[in-house]
Amino acid sequence: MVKYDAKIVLLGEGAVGKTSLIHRFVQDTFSSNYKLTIGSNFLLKRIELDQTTRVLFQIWDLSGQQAFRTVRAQYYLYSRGAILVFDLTRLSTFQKLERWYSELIDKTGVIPLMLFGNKSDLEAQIQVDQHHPEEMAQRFNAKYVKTSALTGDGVEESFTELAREVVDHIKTKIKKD
Ligand code: G3D
Ligand code: MG
Repeated sequence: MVKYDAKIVLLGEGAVGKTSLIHRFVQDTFSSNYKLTIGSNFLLKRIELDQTTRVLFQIWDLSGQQAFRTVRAQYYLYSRGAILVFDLTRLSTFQKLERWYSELIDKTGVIPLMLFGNKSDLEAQIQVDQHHPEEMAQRFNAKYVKTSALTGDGVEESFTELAREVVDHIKTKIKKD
């Protein structure tokens, strides 16, 4: 068994569903009662990629501290992968992605990225599709997926995909060094 430890971060505007996505993935639940965002800084989740590869994800959630740029620098430090999240029903959260992306890359360099368009269950309210989220993802060199923390749609497979890419990225880095 080869084991990897990797910190990953979720980023994006307030109320896009970062905390809900983490809870869905780690505990497979959805509730609107953990608003205060995880008291400690991260949750752990073990992912079995195949019979010989296991990843322990340390998943960091941005909380109210996110207002402070200096705190965000710490947050990004040593991240092996990241998930940029926007809310499919609020265009403004999509338009601010660029800013989140630059800030992250500035601190971490190139790392595997996913772009989550969250709240896909609110079909009638979706505003972002005609603004080409796939193209935004391409520019970020990220994979785009629609997710719903409410129904679980897209969540587990996308975190797992990130785990796979993080492992590949770590392996290529080791080879180069
Ligand atoms: P944040 O951590 O990015 O700030 P939260 O976002 O996870 O706190 O979620 C913000 C609000 O969106 C919450 O609603 C939460 O229940 C809701 N939400 C998160 N993900 C989804 C989703 O996939 N579908 C739907 N329909 N709602 C979602 P409230 O009303 O509790 O503030
Ligand atoms: Mg939160």
